[in-house]
Amino acid sequence: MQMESLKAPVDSVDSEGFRLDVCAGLRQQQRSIPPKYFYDAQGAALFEQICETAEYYPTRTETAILEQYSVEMMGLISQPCAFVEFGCGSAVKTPLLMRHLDASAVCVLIDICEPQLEQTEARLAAQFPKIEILAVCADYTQLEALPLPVSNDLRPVIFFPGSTIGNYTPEEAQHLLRKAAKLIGPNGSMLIGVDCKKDPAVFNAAYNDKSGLTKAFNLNLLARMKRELGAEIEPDGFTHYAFYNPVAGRVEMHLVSRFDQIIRISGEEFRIGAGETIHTENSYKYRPDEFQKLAKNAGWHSEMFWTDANKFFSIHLLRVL
Ligand code: AVI
Repeated sequence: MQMESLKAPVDSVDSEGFRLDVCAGLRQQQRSIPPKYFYDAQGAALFEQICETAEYYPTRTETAILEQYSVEMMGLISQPCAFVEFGCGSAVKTPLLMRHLDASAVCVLIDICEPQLEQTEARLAAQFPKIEILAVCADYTQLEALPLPVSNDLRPVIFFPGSTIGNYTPEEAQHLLRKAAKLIGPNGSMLIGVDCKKDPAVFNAAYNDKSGLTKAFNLNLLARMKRELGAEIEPDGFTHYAFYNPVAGRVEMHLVSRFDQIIRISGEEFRIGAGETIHTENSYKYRPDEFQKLAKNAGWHSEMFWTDANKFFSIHLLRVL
């Protein structure tokens, strides 16, 4: 077995990129900060804790679908394959599929949070000593080429779980899927987790958990701005606000200013009025047929999808058209 760690050649997340994105977002009329900045070490740890809450059903439900159908899913994937996980995080669900990989498979883990990526790589390497694992510290949306050591004999399959696709607008999601199709080529496939439309009460509970972890996750963005950018922000200046918007088909997360205040970053001032919001995340929800249509427009055929008894969550097997 050979293990290797790669640093992103193009776009690892750096402080300057963070500063530019935050300042650009705060200058907009509807202020916003890209949700990818949630995931520093603290944010990634908070997200893992959110996944354990009673209210946040997606992780539990997707895991149950994988447990039930992983044999069927991997039976439809040509082996040996290059198993590429986008935004692997702690890769808790990955072993459910990895256990069905041929020994000649290569597993490529891609994530922007380096400390977590290293831990994940070490854990999976210990669990699957016969499979070659390659850790790539990168933003998967910026990849121009698939980082594979050897490629031609391996059929690439992207594993993109967690309904992360929902954190992009439908247009962005389509763009990302089109790019992914180009990245892996005509023999490629993808297993992708997609959260489904359902009773808004389920969403409102999931994004406002009683233990306050989602609130802490949202507010950590401001704490990160202070830590990494030296941003001056009033203590207790913002509250967490999350709700399902059924017209747009998405959960929105905002930071609401509790009073008139000024945020200062690198000499630039942002005057934020009481009640004004910084939009921090969208989490789009799709009926299976809606997602199939989106995938088709991005150059993929949805060959099959699996869901749970409540139809809360879906996992689609896509093939490049
Ligand atoms: C990572 N992503 C799919 C999560 C979601 O549900 O949109 C992030 C999250 N935000 C609040 N809770 C969880």
